[in-house]
Amino acid sequence: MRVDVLTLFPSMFEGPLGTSILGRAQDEGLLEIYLWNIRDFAKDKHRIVDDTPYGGGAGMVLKPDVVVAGISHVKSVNPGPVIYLTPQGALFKQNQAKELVALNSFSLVCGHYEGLDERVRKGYIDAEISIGDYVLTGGELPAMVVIDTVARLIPGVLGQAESYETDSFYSGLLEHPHYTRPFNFEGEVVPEVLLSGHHEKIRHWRRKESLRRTVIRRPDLLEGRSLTLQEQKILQEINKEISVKGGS
Ligand code: 4FN
Repeated sequence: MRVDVLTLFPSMFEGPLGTSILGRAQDEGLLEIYLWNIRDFAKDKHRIVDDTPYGGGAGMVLKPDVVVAGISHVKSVNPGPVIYLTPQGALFKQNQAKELVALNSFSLVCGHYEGLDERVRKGYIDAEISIGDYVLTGGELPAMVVIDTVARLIPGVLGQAESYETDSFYSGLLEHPHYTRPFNFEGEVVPEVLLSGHHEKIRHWRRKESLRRTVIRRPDLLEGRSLTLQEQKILQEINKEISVKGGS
């Protein structure tokens, strides 16, 4: 998988992308990340990348000629789509990460100041992605979020121990609670089913707790996702428990 990134601050990427799983993925040639400094595409003496907005007001806009020079360059080395990280983009979800990994290459443009000139967006950007609704100083952290999400989907990037999502049953649900030793930690003990060695019971407990957490904390994750017959049965069990606890 090849990802080219246009950014004013390439050094921001070094730690997050060079560490742990993403570092190893690059060492093994499974992931190639090319960082391009937008400033290097400014050809004037002072290498100016921004200018004041037409119409006045605060803030600066990235100069279209400079950004387009950068985009033209990444298009010449990366055959995939050029994606702009912006709060105006479609919200980034796991399903979109699956689409991106299937492409095998794409480029990311990180905004700064007030972002891109509208004519660059219209003429040179293939897609726009947002990672969520908050105010940021730049598109670098969103770009790293996208890269991290996509990289772990590349076959071979995750080892056995890291790929908890092996059971397709869990896909789209929150995780069940996890425990490790000691058995008694500050007076709280591990649920006894996990010590039973009864693997079918353990699987059922985990599915149930996974569903319970999702229903309670993130019911929005269940909307637009059809429940398997087994999930429906487990949900019934949970509802019974709730009505017992609730009394009435
Ligand atoms: N952000 C909002 C409304 C207006 C502006 C912003 C904002 C960085 C260049 C964009 C932010 C959030 C998620 C990129 C936010 C993202 C960005 C992202 C981002 C500098 C201009 C800016 C209503 C969302 C709170 C600054 C809302 N995902 N402007 O943050 O790039 O990708």
